[in-house]
Amino acid sequence: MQQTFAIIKPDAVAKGNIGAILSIIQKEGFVIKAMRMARLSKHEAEGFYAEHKERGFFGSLVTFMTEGPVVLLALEREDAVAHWRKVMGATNPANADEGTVRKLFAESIERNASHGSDSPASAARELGYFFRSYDLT
Ligand code: 3AN
Repeated sequence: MQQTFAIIKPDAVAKGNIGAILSIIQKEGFVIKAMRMARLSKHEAEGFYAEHKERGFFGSLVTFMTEGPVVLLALEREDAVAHWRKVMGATNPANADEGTVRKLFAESIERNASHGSDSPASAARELGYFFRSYDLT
């Protein structure tokens, strides 16, 4: 069993897509180990995306991620990191496969409905950033 970290981003929350995305998550066999709705502060969003600090889109990404509430999720299943990336689809919804979360719900490469950790090491960091370890056991 492996855990990964997911976010239902502000665009998807605002459009009423929380339920549809949770439904996909559960149909794909993930167990929701922890879940919390939150409005990220600028400080939290900057820390979360610290690896993208030098990218041209960083300021815009932080503004977007703080514009409204998000849903933070700890997901568990076999091969969770890679499987959630597959279910989300490509970063740019124009390149995402049919039936993926981003194909169904994303507006653009930035407003792309969901986040998923890109490796087990990122998952550990990101889960620890938002959840207490006791909630993940
Ligand atoms: P992913 O979320 O697929 O792992 P990353 O880690 O490259 O993609 O990017 C993190 C987030 O930054 C994306 N989810 C998206 O919201 C935003 N982003 C990525 N590339 C761009 C871009 N070229 N222009 C604007 N926003 C971007």
